[in-house]
Amino acid sequence: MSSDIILYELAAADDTRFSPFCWRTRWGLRHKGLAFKSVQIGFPDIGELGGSRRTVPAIRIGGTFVEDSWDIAEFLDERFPDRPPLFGCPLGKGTARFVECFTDKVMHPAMLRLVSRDVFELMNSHDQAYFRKTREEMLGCTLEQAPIGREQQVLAFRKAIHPIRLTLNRQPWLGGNAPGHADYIVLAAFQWARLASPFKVLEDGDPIAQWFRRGLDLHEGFGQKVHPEHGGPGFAGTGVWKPEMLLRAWGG
Ligand SMILES: N[C@@H](CCC(=O)N[C@@H](CS)C(=O)NCC(=O)O)C(=O)O
Repeated sequence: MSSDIILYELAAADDTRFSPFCWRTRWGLRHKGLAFKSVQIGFPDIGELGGSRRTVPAIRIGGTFVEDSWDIAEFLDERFPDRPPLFGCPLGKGTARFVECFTDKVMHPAMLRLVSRDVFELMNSHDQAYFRKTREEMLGCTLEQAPIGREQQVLAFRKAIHPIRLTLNRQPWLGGNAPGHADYIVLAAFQWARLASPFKVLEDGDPIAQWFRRGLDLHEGFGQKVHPEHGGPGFAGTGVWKPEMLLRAWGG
């Protein structure tokens, strides 16, 4: 079963998997001990996967196609109840939802400003034009203007995420004593910055940086394995999405 899982995700020109939302699912799959096949899809082509959301990550397991990292995490807990839980209990899931909203609406926009120019540089030319257009609309400025003054902007960012620091001063993981989906959501945001940019969003001594390093070490250092061949034990190979895979994406 596990080697039948396909994860559709973005990739840089050198094949590095850098997408923050896709890393939520990458870590979620490894947390469950599930190997997967990583299939690259370009930004402009995501709609052709046929899903309703037009975003990645999306996974296919057997005949089932699931999009959205949150829905995928829920699906994995439901489909594989005997494996380590990503949410744990309804209250844990509710709290993780807050972490998701905080990350999507506070962390990601601030980080996009800090690293978007660098993200652009690592993309292949097929993705670059789409990324420039959509992200400049989001930013309200050009990719070149976005990082101007980032040495100052990062100070405000580090302050805005102080609640995460306070939490990690009291417990080892955002999920409590063990990592769960809430951890992967935030780890994935820092993974995006780490892989896409040389800019230091965290200071080395920051408790958040220490937690991030522990996160990279989870599941046999899975966070260090950033290329498609690292789908896990039993991994089925790599690929680039092609239109003829559409039927298969829907279980045909
Ligand atoms: N809520 C979605 C958001 C996913 C998302 O926005 N993914 C980005 C890639 S990192 C995407 O697919 N963007 C499509 C686009 O910009 O057109 C999730 O959690 O999976």
